[in-house]
Amino acid sequence: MKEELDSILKEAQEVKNNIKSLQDLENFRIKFLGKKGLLKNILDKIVNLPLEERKELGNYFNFVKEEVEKIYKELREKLEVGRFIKFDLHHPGRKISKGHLHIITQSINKIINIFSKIGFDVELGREIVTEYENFDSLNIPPNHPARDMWSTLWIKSQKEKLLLRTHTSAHQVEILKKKNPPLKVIIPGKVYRHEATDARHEMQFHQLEGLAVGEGCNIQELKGIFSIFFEEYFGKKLEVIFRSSYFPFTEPSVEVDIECVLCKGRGCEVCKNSGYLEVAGAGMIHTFVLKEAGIDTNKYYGYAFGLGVERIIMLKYNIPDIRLFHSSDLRFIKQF
Ligand code: FA5
Repeated sequence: MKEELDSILKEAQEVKNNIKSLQDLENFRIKFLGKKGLLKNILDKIVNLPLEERKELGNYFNFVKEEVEKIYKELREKLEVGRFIKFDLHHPGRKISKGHLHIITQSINKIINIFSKIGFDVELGREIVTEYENFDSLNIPPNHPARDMWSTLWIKSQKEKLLLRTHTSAHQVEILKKKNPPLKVIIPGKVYRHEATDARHEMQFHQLEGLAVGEGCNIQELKGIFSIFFEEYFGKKLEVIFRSSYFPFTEPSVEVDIECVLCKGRGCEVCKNSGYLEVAGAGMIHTFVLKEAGIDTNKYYGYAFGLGVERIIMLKYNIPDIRLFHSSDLRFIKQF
């Protein structure tokens, strides 16, 4: 009888792989575990054996029965889970996590869109530029004290002195040479500075250079462009203030402040209680730069500006620290 039990277990293990449906499983149950099944059949014989033999075979019978039940249970679970997923229309779908553009890229696209609407073309530069492009062409010769305004990351190079552009102004002369006035161009791009970081300063950030040259270009038009841009970008009219400043490549030069979007000029932590925030440098293009690009300075005037992209994104979304942009913190990135 022990051999019979062994062959039942063996058969159950073998047919296991052929069970593909709940109907197959029910047949399996009836055959092995049913009231008239193989195991019941043996049990009927065991109960009639003398006590000693009954005890011994009874234990072995229980072992085989448990093994067959285990097979049955496993098969049922597998088939029922499969059936559940297949037919339960209310079962929640698996969420596919989709990537999206970083908030800086989204914002640059938005900014480009606004400037395009007011007649600016888009040009792109390179992150590695020459010393001439970043400085000399902008009226900043070697040893000029203004070079200290931009802490520079130099690149070891054999011939020409190369560097990571410290500002998008590095492309002014190149673009002015390429296009004939009247022209209106923006140049968005990443810039690098070797400086300590804090909540409002990064070593790597984005600027948007603006250049306009024409017969009637003047500083009022520049202010008007800023007013239109900020109203579009922030969705409300904001006061724009030109504060006198100095850049070797513009004359006059200004620092552009806007009314603090967060406290509406009343004064808060972000604007350090001044009610205003610096967002750009700007001015009328210096005749040195226009001449360097071969433009007739008796006929044409121009204005230029360099907007700090992260600064205005921070204002729009109330972001307290510029370092969050490159922190790789998904909780931050997924918000936008
Ligand atoms: C310039 O880089 C000039 N090239 C701007 C300019 C262009 C002036 C054309 C005249 C004509 P400045 O270093 O101030 O200027 O930088 C311009 C803007 O970039 C600042 O107003 C600020 O918004 C942003 N910015 C400057 N340094 C940082 C920094 N470390 N981190 C983040 N944003 C910065």
